[in-house]
Amino acid sequence: MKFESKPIKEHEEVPLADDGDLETLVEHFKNRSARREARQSSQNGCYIVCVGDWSEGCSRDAQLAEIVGLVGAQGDRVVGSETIKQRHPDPATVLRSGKAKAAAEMATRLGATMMVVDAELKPSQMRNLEDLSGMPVCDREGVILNVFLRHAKTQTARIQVEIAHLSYLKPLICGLGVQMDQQAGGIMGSRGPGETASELLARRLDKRLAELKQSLERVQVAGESQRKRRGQCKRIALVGYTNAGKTTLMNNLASTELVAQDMPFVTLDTTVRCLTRYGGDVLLSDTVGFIRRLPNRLLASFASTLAELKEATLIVPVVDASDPEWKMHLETTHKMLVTLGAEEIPRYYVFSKADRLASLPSKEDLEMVTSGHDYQFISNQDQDAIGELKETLIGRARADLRRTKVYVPYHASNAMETVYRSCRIVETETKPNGLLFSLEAESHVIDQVQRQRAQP
Ligand SMILES: Nc1nc2c(ncn2[C@@H]2O[C@H](COP(=O)(O)OP(=O)(O)OP(=O)(O)O)[C@@H](O)[C@H]2O)c(=O)[nH]1
Ligand SMILES: [Mg+2]
Repeated sequence: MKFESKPIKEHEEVPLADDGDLETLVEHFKNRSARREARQSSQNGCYIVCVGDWSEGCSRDAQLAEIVGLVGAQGDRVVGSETIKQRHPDPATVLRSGKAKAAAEMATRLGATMMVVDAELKPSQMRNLEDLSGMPVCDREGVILNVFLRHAKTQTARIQVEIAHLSYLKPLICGLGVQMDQQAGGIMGSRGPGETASELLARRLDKRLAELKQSLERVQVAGESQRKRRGQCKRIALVGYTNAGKTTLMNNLASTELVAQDMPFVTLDTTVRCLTRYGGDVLLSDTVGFIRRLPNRLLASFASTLAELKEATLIVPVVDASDPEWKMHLETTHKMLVTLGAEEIPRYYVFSKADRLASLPSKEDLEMVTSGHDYQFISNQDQDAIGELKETLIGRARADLRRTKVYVPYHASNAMETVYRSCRIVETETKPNGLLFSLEAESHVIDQVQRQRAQP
């Protein structure tokens, strides 16, 4: 199949009126997949083409179910789908030419307003498929980015997603610049006759990306002091595949009221809450979930959010035990922990949604996938079991703590501060000139209290 390089496509409706207006172009590309405003309709009707060879890792049905879930999470509706078994991508359209044409025809027949191809598409492949189908085409990364864009609520998450999204759009937008170069020969705001539209757009996009990265750094510096304050505490981190039940568990364990929904990537930010009373020495965190083939751009943008996992005392991989693909989910989680340098941290596995299970996996299977770490099955509806799990997790997090009695005179203010800041106070007895604490802390903290206590 031969594709001619056409000028701007008819269906594209590119905002050329103010050529060179980066904002307009970026917005245009963002809204392309969600041209709801333009059509006065609330949703795109998507035709999904799921591509894979399904030789290992993930089954055909699971991949299709996952992309259907992601399309729903980006706010669109599925009008039809097909799966295409294919090992090597076609250079022009990813799909082999006959299949691509048939898929485009089917999408049109079903009244789709958008084609979603569950594969990684190069900008040229995307453009060719758009020419063929006459409708916007979105690949897997585009869909995941749309979901993230929809769910990003806080400033940090918004900037992180914006950086990933802009880097994703860059080749598409610059490709458009190449077409503009061919048509018009120059656009407003260029540095001079030597600068082409594509160069100008690339320059402006790079500038915008640099600004966003600076903003992210600023936001992160602001959060740094909060992180430092948590430094002395034990940290338990809930991690796992998206939709595994992490936030529901967090809500149950730490009495939070975070949004938990049957939808991928509802959580994008890290929330940290105290799991204990008595000076709050054990913290629990919930963070963004993982997915198979998580786009590298998103991983890079969320690197700082995820980097906190390295500081955890205990990692709790949460696994949706009722999902037929739970082993693949766990494998993805393990790979992410390795990528994040958190594979050496002690783990305690929680298999959630046990209420949906007719039978448990075999002990051998479980021992293999958890590499001998302890695990527990749980239903988030079972409050007794949640209470027990909480005690277990707190106990594990404090496993390297020493319990001791220390008398601290009132005048030893440094020692007093260390006790209140870094120790778990089990009991306090008032003495004539000070306090006798029964406390739990790491050995070096207890040593510090004793040193400070002796100081004049
Ligand atoms: N039946 C049942 N449903 C559960 C259980 N735990 C969580 N769920 C449901 O699973 C869905 C996903 O739960 P979340 O807690 O949002 O999952 P998550 O891992 O935080 O997902 P993301 O933040 O989107 O990555 C929600 O509809 C929950 O109500 C459970 O033990 N049993
Ligand atoms: Mg969540």
